Amino acid sequence: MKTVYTCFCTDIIHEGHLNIIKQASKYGKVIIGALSDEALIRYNRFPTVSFDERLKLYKSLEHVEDVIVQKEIMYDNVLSVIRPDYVVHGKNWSIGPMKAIRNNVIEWLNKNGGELIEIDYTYSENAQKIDKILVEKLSMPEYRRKRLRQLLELCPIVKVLEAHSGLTGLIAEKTVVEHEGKLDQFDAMWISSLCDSTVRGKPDIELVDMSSRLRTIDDIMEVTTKPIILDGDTGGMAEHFVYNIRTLERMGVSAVIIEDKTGLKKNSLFGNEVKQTQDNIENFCFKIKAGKKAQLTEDFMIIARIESLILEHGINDALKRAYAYVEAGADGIMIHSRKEKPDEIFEFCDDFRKNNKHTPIVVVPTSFNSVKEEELASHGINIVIYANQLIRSAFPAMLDTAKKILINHRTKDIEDKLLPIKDIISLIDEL
Ligand code: SPV
Ligand code: MG
Repeated sequence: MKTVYTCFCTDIIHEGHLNIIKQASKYGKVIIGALSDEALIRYNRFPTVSFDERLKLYKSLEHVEDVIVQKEIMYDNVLSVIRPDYVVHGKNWSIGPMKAIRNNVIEWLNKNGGELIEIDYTYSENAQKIDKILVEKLSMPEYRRKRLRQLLELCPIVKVLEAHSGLTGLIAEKTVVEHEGKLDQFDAMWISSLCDSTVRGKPDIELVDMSSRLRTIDDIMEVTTKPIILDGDTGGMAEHFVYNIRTLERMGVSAVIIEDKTGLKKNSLFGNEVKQTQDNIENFCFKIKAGKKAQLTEDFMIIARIESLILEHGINDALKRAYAYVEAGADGIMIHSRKEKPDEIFEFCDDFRKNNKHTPIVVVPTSFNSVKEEELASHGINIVIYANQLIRSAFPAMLDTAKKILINHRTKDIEDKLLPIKDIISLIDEL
């Protein structure tokens, strides 16, 4: 009997999937590969059920002979083990980044023998409805809030992109790329105080109040499902911070990062060029403890950001603070630096990891921007935040457009640099 292989990563089976299995069974015994969580989150939406539940679901289906684990997005390794006579897939993978997966399968089949059967993917109204329900479910506070902790378990390094509006949220949510045979997307979003202030034409000095920050978060949440980390600046007074923790938790935010500064906060990238005061350990620990006490769920994270390197107080001061903040209950440590080289960041991480293996470490490599994620992860860093690059790329583009219109007295000359109107329309989903 011939074998037929197909790979699934869906949480819910609709008639489109059942049709694929039925068609596949006509060619031989059907083996389903259940794509691992680690692999599927690199290009698909986050699963709403556990991997074991997915396995059980696929096993229960009619015509399915066996279900195995497919660990990687690309099929070649699993195909070399199973050596099927046929690979079956819906025709929907011929466009977009998924094309790379298709190419990988075709290449393997050409080399090793076997045939690719592509089946019309029936995406009926009912299937679309199910899909929408899943997306809605992922965006609900109880699902979204815990996702950062889930990602920390799954990813070698969690990749976070700054978002400051519904539109930038959509970019963080939907951008998937294929590069050198790998698919990738961002895992979470960062609501930067710098960018949230800049889009309002305001300085980054805790001037934009919490109500406005929450409005930004809400705009983003309305159109996305990915988890959110809020830049909470200094956290304000401990007596206010506790109320904000409750609000953020209730909204479904996954984490807040507060920095150990006091008085008028200025952006860290100014360093000692402006007057900035670091809070003392005792006060800051009090704030962390108060926040942790106010928190109602296990999901939410309070991450303590250490400004010792920014203010040139040295690595020992940073380490002393890190241990104290963890002791006070911090769920993670962000260590910041404005040096172009990552040496002091790596020294801090290597030292911290000697005594603390598990507390997540967060970095914002705006200045030390030549380091790649893999190297960050090799020093025990768990979360990387690209904190301001979207707005920094948008600003020069907008300025250039404004200038060119003034110069040319028309817009024809810049049309090729502009997003076609039809692309904007397709970016934004309608209910
Ligand atoms: C932000 O994005 O607002 C941050 C990171 O706090 S930094 O600007 O590097 O201080
Ligand atoms: Mg900030």
